[in-house]
Amino acid sequence: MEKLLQQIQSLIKEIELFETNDTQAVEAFRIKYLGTKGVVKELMGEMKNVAMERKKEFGQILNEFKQIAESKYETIKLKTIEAVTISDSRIDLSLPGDPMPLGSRHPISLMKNKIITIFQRLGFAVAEGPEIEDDWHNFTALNLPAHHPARDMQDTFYVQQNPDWLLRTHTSNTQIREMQKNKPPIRVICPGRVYRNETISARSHCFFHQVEGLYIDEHVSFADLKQTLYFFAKEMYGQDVKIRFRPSYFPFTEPSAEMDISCTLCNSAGCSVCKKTGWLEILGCGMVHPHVLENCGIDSNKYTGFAFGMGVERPALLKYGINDIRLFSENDVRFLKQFTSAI
Ligand code: 2NM
Repeated sequence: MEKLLQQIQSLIKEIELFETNDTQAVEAFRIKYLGTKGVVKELMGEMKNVAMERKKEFGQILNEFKQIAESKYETIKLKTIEAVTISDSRIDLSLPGDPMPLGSRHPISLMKNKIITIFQRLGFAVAEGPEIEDDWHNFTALNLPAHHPARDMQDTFYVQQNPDWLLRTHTSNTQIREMQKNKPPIRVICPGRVYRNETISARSHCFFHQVEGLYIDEHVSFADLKQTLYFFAKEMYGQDVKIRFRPSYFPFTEPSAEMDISCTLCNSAGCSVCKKTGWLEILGCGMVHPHVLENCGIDSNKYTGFAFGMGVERPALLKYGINDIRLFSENDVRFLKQFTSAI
């Protein structure tokens, strides 16, 4: 035992005095002291020869020795790394750094943000809501009667565990929630992803993106709706754009309309995109139905409002000249990296 302790003492001295800048010597140090056949392992093997009552003491000393060897190893390893990095003449410190691969915004995000920004300038706030919604917020509150075809299993994805839950079919659910939460005046814009059980093709997908808007206050009129959407169309498609409204039907608005813009591609001359009509349909809109206001606790005798909704995919296809909606959700980097935020 005494002999072993003396041996450890001199090994400690040896370790303390050891210095090197050379990576190979560092590895040799590790093998010599800490390797599977190294000094530490060898000394552990001596344990069996130590008298019973001194085993504990020897164990502790051996442990300390191991730690000294390990910490020395870490120190000399770090030193060589520094030495190599700083002094190795093969490294040219004046070289430029490796370029960091930079991602780009998704074309749907670019288009969505462009729409949002225009309405933000008019004082609309942005609100987001849940994509998994209950039947009431997605349908009932919006004046969609129980047997309305839009509720059909063919159109709506229901959650298997609970038939009251579904994937929202529009972002109006968020407007319902905003009306429940806030008192008029309410000016919100609700962007987000929506789901409909449609066959996937170049023109339609089972999920897509919408931006819906809502403005509620005293004396809000259809004239306000027209001017707001005309401002939007000019900001979005250029100051020379023309708009027209066609009567339409939505259960949640009365009256309802569809808004067209003059075809930006052929300057209204008639082309394949506008199907020779000179007009492109870009959004649906209308005055919020009094039932919807009452469903959300808003007095429909005192307040009126307008709402509108538009898809994001179709304007993005038009703007970027893309011919297949599926490209938006394939995450092919060669496709995605072509779009910049300079729109
Ligand atoms: C559209 C068209 C017309 C709409 C209505 C509402 C709400 F919640 F206020 F009733 N939100 N969005 C609306 C109205 C949406 O999308 C084509």
